Amino acid sequence: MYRNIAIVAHVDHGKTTLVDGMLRQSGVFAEHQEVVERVMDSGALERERGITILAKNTAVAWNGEKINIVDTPGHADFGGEVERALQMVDGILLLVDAAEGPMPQTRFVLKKALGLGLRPIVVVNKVDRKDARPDEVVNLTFDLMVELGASDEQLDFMVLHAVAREGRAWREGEPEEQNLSVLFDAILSTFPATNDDPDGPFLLQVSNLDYDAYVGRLAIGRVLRGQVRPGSTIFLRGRTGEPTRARVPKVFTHLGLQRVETDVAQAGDIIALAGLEEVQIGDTVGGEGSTEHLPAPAIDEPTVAVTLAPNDGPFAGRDGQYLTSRHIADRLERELLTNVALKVESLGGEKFRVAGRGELHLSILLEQMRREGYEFTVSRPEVILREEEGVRYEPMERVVVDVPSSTLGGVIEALTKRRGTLENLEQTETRARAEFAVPSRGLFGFRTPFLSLTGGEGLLSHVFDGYVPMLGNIQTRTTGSLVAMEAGEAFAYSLFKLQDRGTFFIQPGTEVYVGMVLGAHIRAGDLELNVTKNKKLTNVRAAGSDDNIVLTPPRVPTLEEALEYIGEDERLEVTPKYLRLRKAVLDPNQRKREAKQRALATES
Ligand SMILES: Nc1nc2c(ncn2[C@@H]2O[C@H](COP(=O)(O)OP(=O)(O)OP(=O)(O)O)[C@@H](O)[C@H]2O)c(=O)[nH]1
Ligand SMILES: [Mg+2]
Repeated sequence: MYRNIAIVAHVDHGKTTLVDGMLRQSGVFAEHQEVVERVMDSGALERERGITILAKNTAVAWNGEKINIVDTPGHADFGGEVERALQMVDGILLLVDAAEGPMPQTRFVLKKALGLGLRPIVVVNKVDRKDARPDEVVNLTFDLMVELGASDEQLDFMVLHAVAREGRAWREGEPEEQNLSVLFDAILSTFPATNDDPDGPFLLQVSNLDYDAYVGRLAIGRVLRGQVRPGSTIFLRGRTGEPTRARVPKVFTHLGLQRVETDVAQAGDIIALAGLEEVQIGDTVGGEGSTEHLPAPAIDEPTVAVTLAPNDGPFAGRDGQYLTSRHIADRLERELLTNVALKVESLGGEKFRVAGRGELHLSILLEQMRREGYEFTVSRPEVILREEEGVRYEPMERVVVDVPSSTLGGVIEALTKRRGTLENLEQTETRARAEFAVPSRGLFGFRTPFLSLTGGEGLLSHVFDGYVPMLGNIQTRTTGSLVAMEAGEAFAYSLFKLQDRGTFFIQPGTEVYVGMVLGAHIRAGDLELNVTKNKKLTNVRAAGSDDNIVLTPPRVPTLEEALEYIGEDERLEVTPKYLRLRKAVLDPNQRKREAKQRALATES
């Protein structure tokens, strides 16, 4: 018998930290084993950014019962991972930050879980925070569930208070505990043991894929019926439903961070099957005598797209290994196997349209690719519009900002300009929390102005919330770029002379090419510059020195910032070592001709 649960919440509410505690206290680690914090965040990008990107399985034993746990990401862009994880489980631990309360992604995951009929245990985490307000947070969570149409049974949820970071949880209204026993007991008593049919032909639907250096592709899913042993014959039914016969050489279950080889896996358990080379997420795996072809679970559609193309700039191939459209196509195809919320379309002429659930969903993939040695260019992210009966619809986001009260006015003004509407406002003397409906378009490039409006003290989160008829023009960037007119090395002397023209993105010593974007112009329209002029200068110093020549430090954009910045006629060149911004058309004369033609076309 098994308990299968998913841990869901808004980003940073403490899911992965709680799993640490559950792993430690259930004794899956050896006594003196050194275990890093947030051990389930095992990907390089996950560790660097301190966020979960992929949903992952683990399992613990408590009082002789096995609890399979899926740790899910809380960032809205990775919602596809959560949707898939929920297919495998019988209940959820809904974590809510004791100070922040329910946030946009709390609503999203809760809506999906309630829709599948899952019951929650609500864990109010971080009650150690000074600004914790657990009672209010429980009320808000209850109201949210009512609003989302929860059944009476779902509304009758148990509430625990927790400090995940210290591995402690206790019942609301009862004395504090020093460990997670209460949580484990609550899981066993709230969620029924799995009662999938142990007899009958084996049946499993593939919810996730993984790779193992020794056994290759692994198909992960819950055993919905029967059992499976190494050596069993199975039938794999993919999209078409045509069965393919195969043998399963190895069967694994989970325990702690390990996959454990087993000689029989039972109905109700979450397992991994080796040896199915062609298997894909959503496929049905059946034993002898099974005939089912289970429908692939629905996943929300992408809302944002970029265009990827081979790097055709003059520096192409200098530090990348994989350069051609064939390389890019193969890599994207491989990504589609596991990244279920992603869509890829060939646009012909070596270009690909890659669509995802948000800018981060896409930028994480781009970052991953450059680390693997790929080079390419990428266009500005565009929202995906829909058309029905001649009417165009655009995606909307539910946005929650938490800002110093004194900065609220500026934030409201900025979001209103971006066609947002204020829907809810809670205010204390020092902080204000406001909820808006804003078109996804309007959020592009908003993070930087938001941080400066709030003096770096604002929190912003958003989640996709349906389509509305197009809301009209939004101007997100009003200024042009500083563009290189000469190729060569950028000299401090030139950058210093030209620094009143805008903000440079490049350091002295950067090699530039004609048509490369060097910075943001202070005014509308592009400005062409020559930064390769030099004069022997020994007294150019960084800002802060008391020399009379002071070079303002450049604002070197990150991948996300660069994607937010680039305009429609610009591209981001991504290579393993460099991020270069450039005009799509490098030649200045051709660029001017094309701009003129565009202007004429819009006039007539
Ligand atoms: N004060 C306090 N901080 C906590 C507690 N639990 C977790 N944190 C902190 O909250 C931050 C986020 O924790 P994570 O466990 O990564 O949160 P998460 O929900 O897994 O985040 P995503 O997977 O990215 O959505 C970390 O800095 C933790 O140390 C707690 O009980 N109290
Ligand atoms: Mg996490």
